[in-house]
Amino acid sequence: MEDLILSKVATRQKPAAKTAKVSTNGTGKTQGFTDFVEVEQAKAEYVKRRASQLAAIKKTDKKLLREMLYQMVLGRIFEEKCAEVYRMGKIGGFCHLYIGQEAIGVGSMMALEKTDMVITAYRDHVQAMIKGMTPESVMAELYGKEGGCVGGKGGSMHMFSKELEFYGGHGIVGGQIGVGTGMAYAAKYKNSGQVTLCFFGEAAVNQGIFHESLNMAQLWKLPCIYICENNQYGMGTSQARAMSSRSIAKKAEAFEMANEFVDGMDVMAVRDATLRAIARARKDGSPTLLEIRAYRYMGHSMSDPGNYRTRDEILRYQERDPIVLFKDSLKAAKVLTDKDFEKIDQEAIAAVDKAVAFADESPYPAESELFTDVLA
Ligand SMILES: Cc1ncc(C[n+]2csc(CCOP(=O)(O)OP(=O)(O)O)c2C)c(N)n1
Ligand SMILES: [Mg+2]
Repeated sequence: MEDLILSKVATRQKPAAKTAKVSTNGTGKTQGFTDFVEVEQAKAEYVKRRASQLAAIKKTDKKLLREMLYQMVLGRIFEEKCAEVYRMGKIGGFCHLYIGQEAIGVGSMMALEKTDMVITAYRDHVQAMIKGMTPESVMAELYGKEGGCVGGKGGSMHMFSKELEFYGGHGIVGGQIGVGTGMAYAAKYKNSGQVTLCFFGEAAVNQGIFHESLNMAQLWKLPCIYICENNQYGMGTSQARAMSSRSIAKKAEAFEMANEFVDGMDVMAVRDATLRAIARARKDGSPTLLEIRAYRYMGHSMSDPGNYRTRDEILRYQERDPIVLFKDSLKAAKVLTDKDFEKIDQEAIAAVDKAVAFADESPYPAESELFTDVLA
């Protein structure tokens, strides 16, 4: 597997890419850095990731590792099915898929206690399931049906469950950063001991609310873990074309906040960084900014023609797929066998099929529900 991945990466390198280390930011000469620019760097990163993932696996409970893989596979299969039923016209409106980013949601959220809180943007189906929402409830919500988590009135971008401490699903870029900071303030005020995970994309970082929120969180010691899911694009605009600096993690230093850059293709690295942030938050409320870099395989939403990047670029990331890497490591560590993997796949396929059947059967909300719980 290792050879296959590296040799493919190696053969695809073009000499021109070697000079594209620095972005020209808007000059149009290069749209620059998406990730590896050197074959040797790619190899070193891969070997390092493989070794550290194996070491982390050896220290982790086997049942939990299996569940982490299951959630990643479930997320992938669920989103693939979403794309399929969307094209059949069963889901309407916007629909943003999480394929390629599964290690971020699983690695971070599965390090939480059940009572901890999560808030995120519109790419929320998989994160809702990791927090405990059933695939049926998420799929029916996508269909706009009564059996959905908010009765079919929120749709793809607004998964929500007070019981599961999952506070959306938000469509305004960056809007949830302020709300998440408020949630952490409430936890501190009530002395509830809860930690808040607040997810957002890298394009949200250019908004004022990011900077205002981080400043307050550090000043007031709010137990919030800000997770920037850097999938390298905001709709059709690469980070290189929109942000003057490459490092998002370092922006926290302006507020003297703890921060880490994490490889989002490595679920164990995400877990370890989140555990460190949780420990800080529980100790004295200290917030953390994690920049976790991964790659979005699909378009921004189902209606994205994707003409701002090459197929080659997408393939390069798919060769370093977080699920394949984790599976290989679990196998190398003798935690799971091929038979176990087959079983996990089958379980996930069955769960997604059940969700689709449930959503198909579920009725649309009654007309009398038209104006209840609708605030805007
Ligand atoms: C305040 C605001 N401005 C613009 C938009 C339109 N918009 C929707 S998604 C998006 C890109 C956000 O990218 P990023 O934060 O990186 O998240 P990703 O989609 O990559 O997960 C934009 C500009 C919006 N929804 N809200
Ligand atoms: Mg993005």
